[in-house]
Amino acid sequence: YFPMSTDDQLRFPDGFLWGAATAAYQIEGGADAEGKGPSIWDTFSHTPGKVFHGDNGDVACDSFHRYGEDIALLKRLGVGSYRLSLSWPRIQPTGRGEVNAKGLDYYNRVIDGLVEAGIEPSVTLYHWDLPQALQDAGGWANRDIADWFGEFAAIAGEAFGDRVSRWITLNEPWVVAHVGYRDGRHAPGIQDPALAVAANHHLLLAHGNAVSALRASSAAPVGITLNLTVERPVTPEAAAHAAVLEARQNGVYLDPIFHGRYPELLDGDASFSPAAAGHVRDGDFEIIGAPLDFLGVNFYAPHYVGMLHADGEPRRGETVTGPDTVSIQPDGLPITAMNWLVEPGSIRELLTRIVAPVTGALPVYITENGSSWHDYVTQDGQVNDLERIAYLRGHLAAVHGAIADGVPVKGYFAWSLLDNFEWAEGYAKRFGLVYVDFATQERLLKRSGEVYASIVAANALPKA
Ligand code: PNW
Repeated sequence: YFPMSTDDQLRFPDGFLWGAATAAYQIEGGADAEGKGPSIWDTFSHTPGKVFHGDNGDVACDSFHRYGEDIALLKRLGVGSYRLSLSWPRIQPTGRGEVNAKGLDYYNRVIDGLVEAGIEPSVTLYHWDLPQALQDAGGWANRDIADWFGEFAAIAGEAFGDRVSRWITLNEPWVVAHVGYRDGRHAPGIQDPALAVAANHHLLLAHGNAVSALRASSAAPVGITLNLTVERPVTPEAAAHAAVLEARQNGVYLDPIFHGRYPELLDGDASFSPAAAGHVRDGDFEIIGAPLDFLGVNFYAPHYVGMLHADGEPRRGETVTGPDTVSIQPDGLPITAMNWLVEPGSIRELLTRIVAPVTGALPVYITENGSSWHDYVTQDGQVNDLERIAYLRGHLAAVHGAIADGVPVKGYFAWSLLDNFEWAEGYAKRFGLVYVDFATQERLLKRSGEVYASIVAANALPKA
C-alpha cells in the first residue's frame, strides 16, 4: 500500500500523469485542407444513413485551425499530457509512398505548441481514419496493411519522434475489426465475420510492425490502447457465456500480444479466432509480441449478461444477444446519453481482475474514460454537468482503488478535452470537459472541467 489517503482526500502517486484525449477525425475538420487525402470516415459520414443526423467531420471542432485555443484549454486544465491522434491521410494522402509535407507541418505546429506549453504529446498513430485508397485495396482485411502501417509508423517516428513523449500504435483494434467489419456501424461499414476476424489479425501484425518502426526512430515509450470489456454474469449459468464474451474482445488482443497465442477458449471458432480461421503464419506471434513499454486501456461501462428465460421472452431491461443469452440493464444504475451504464467499481475490477494478471509490472495508462450527457448552456452561461462530475469522481476513486490493489496505473486521460464528432452518433453526444458550440466554434469550460483542473492541481481527489 502507498501513503496516499488521508481522512479527506485520496492522493495519487507522485508523478501520476493527468491528461485529456481527442482523435484527429473527431476534432480537426480540414477534411481536404492542404493536401489531405480522403479517409474511410470522410466516405462513410458522407454516405446517407450512416451517421446520426447526417453529420460529418468536415469541420468538427475546427482544430486544424484552432489548435492554439485547444492548447490554451489544456493549460487551464493543468494537465501534464495531451493524447491526440495523427490523421494518416493528412500525412500520406493515399496511405502509401508520397508524404504530404503540409500534413507534417500541421502536426509539427501542434506538437511544438504542446512542448512549448509544457504538455507532453501522447500520440496515437491510428484512431480509425484509414486512407480511403487503402480501403479500396482491402483495408484491414488485406494482410499487406501490416507493411503499409509499418511504413506510416516510420514516417511518423522520424518526423516527430524527437518531441513525442509516448506513442500509441492503435486505438481500440477491437472496435476497428468488430464495429467496422462485423456489425458495420462504423466505417467502412462492412458486415462480414470472415473479414472481421482477418482484420483482427492484421491489426495486430500492423501494431507489431509499428512498434519496430518506432523503436528505430524514437526513444519514447511505445504502447497500444485496447478497449477491454468487463462482462458480469448475473447467474452462475451465465458465467461461461461472460467468459466467451471477454475472450472475444479482450483475449483476442491481450493473449497474442502478451502470451503469443489466441485464446484457447475460442479454438475452433473461425468467426472469432484468427487462429481457427487460418490467418496465423510462422513468425507472426514474434511480430505481434514485440515488447511494449505500457498498455493503454480505454473503459466506459461494464456489461451484465444473463440467460434467456425458458419461454424465450426477454424481461424488462433485457436484450436478446444469442440463442439463450441476454444483455441486461440492471435497475438502479444510472445510464448515460449513450445508454451506457455508470458503475465505477467496474474499472477497478477490469484493472485488478483482467489487466494486471496479464501485464504484471508493465505500466498501465487509462487512455480514455468519460461520459456523455445532455449538456446545455444555462442562461448565466455555464454548463452545470453534475452527472459528468459524479462519473469522473467515481471512476477516479475506483482507479485509485486499483492502484491500492497494486496495479501500476501511471496516468489517466479524460475523454474528451472537447465535445466532438462522436462517430455514428455525430455531434448529438457530448463527451467534453469543454463545451463546443458547433455553430460558432466557441469553447466553454464545463463545471466538470473546473473540477478536473482542481483534481489535477491537487494530484488528489477530495472525498467529500
Ligand atoms: C471510443 N462502440 O469509442 C473511442 O476511442 C473514442 O473515439 C470515442 O469517442 C469514445 O470511445 C466514446 O465513444 C467507441 O460502438 C465508440 O462499441 C463506439 C464504440 C466503442 C468505442
